[in-house]
Amino acid sequence: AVNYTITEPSVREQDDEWEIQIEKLIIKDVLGEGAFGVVRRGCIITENENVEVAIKMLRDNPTQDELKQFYQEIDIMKSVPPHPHLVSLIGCITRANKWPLLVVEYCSKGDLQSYLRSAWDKLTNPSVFGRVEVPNTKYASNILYDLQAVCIEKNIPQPKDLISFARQIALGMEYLSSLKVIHRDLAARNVLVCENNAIKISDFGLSRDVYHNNVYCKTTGGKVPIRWLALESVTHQIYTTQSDVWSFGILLWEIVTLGSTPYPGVATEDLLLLLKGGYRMERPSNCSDEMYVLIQLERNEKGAFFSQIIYL
Ligand code: ACK
Repeated sequence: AVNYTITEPSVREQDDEWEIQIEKLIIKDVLGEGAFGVVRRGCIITENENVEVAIKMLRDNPTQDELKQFYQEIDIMKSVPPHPHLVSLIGCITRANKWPLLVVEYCSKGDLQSYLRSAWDKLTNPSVFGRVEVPNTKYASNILYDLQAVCIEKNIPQPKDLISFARQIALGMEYLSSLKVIHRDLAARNVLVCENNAIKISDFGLSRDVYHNNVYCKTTGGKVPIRWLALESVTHQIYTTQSDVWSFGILLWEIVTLGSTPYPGVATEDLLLLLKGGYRMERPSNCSDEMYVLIQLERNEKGAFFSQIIYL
């Protein structure tokens, strides 16, 4: 839950409701790195308690373009009122520090992709299961009962938790789309998991120009989002709520497969031609027909909106 004590005026600059006093912010270890820079753990000191936060910062000596994008991200985050399934903005430091800092709520279980992959590692590790046979089908119904018990014991998400993750993401996306905010990079790596398994969509404030600069699209170094993008986003740089729905389908596939990389066995340079020819990922063996329908939603003639998905 968002800790609203942080909105106390005592930790804020007088003239800007989002500007945090730098002496109230303690910056700690690195949580991870992205294309832009680093995310560090930290805390904000209030009169009553210290609030854990995540601090997003640019690399030293950012370019003008990176700075512009970062301020744009801060502005978009300021403009989106809080929602239980979006990472909340806590504040920012744009004056007192040499480079700007973006302070958001801390999600202790990290990003969903790593979270799913570590569950997959635990599931496929024979020592986790002891006597229980785990075929490649992972969540196949014949082993569901044993799996449930083991999942609880080993602190691995159960199938019902995975459905809940998907639903929470749909709720967050429904809210973003209602505000006409297009995410453009919806993927498990950009979704965060909190202590109570609450799911928060992150990086929704990223600049709309992100795909026009080759930095993010290039195939060497860093993540390549092509596998998450709708056809029209790749071919015409068109981003809409419907193209977010396409990415949501890919994200569902990531959830069902516990963090596999989409289109396994397909080389990035072959993907576009395959998609243009109508090729889509097949149903994972452990995926229900109902879930597979959602994975394939893309944008359809009637327009597939998140409000149609949230009844998962
Ligand atoms: O799995 P992680 O630790 O979770 O690795 C990535 C890394 O930073 C780059 O995005 C972590 N991260 C980002 N934002 C947050 C946050 N608000 N709370 C916790 N960890 C975060 C993310």
